[in-house]
Amino acid sequence: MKKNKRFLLFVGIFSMCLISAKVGLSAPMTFGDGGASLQGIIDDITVGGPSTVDVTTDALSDTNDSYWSITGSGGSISTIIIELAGYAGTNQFGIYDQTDSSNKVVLFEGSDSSGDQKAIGIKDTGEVVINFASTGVFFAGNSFGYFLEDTHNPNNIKTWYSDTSLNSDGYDHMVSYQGNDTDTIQMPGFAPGLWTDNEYILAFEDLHLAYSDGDYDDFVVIVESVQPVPEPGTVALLGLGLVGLVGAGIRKKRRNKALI
Ligand SMILES: [Ca+2]
Ligand SMILES: [Ca+2]
Repeated sequence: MKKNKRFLLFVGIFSMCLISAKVGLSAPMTFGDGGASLQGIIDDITVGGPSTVDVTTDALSDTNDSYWSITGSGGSISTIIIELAGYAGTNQFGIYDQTDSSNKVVLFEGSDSSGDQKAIGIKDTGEVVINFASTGVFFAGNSFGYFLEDTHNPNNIKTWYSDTSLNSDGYDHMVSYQGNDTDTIQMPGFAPGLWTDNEYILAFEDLHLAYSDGDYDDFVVIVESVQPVPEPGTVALLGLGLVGLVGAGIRKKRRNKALI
């Protein structure tokens, strides 16, 4: 009995430790240029910069930036900060259904540039609405990933997903930063405002790992009224942790009763 209790307690605590490591808000990030270019971009939009966000230490862990959902307001604005890609004129950025990565909606085309905005809504039917107009596309629910698509060669279109496991080169193409309610930032052409914790900067590397310079400055966008969706593995781990802790608690109670 005592052994079982210890085991359950161990499973509970171990799972909880794994969860905190897995869903930890920040993780170290390695860049081809040491993060200089992306840090410069974020510093430049910070009023009275530099930014309090460090691109090398404050990124969301890669397992925590794959899928996103729109928060309570039911709508999310995306604003382009900068696009430096060589193929910026043909790149497309958008969202895809978590249950079917081929089910996509484009938010920005190649002709869009810094300061351009789009509003996303997902109706209770799953219908995706962009700028308050129907797209005719339906998602399974309020859970989606972001993608950047390189269409410059129609015979070899490359799509890079926020979910690294979907990328043909197995490379992480999107790094994310959450606002910390400290810095005032300014989008091109807009009045400055606080970078709140409901707002995330997403930064993409647009080239295949074999040609990539790993600076993640090729397409940088800020999205708001969204939050990361925990991965199914994390949810399972959370369940295991709770079962372990509750199990240990029940056994402790039983044992205490037996002693009375
Ligand atoms: Ca990532
Ligand atoms: Ca690059």
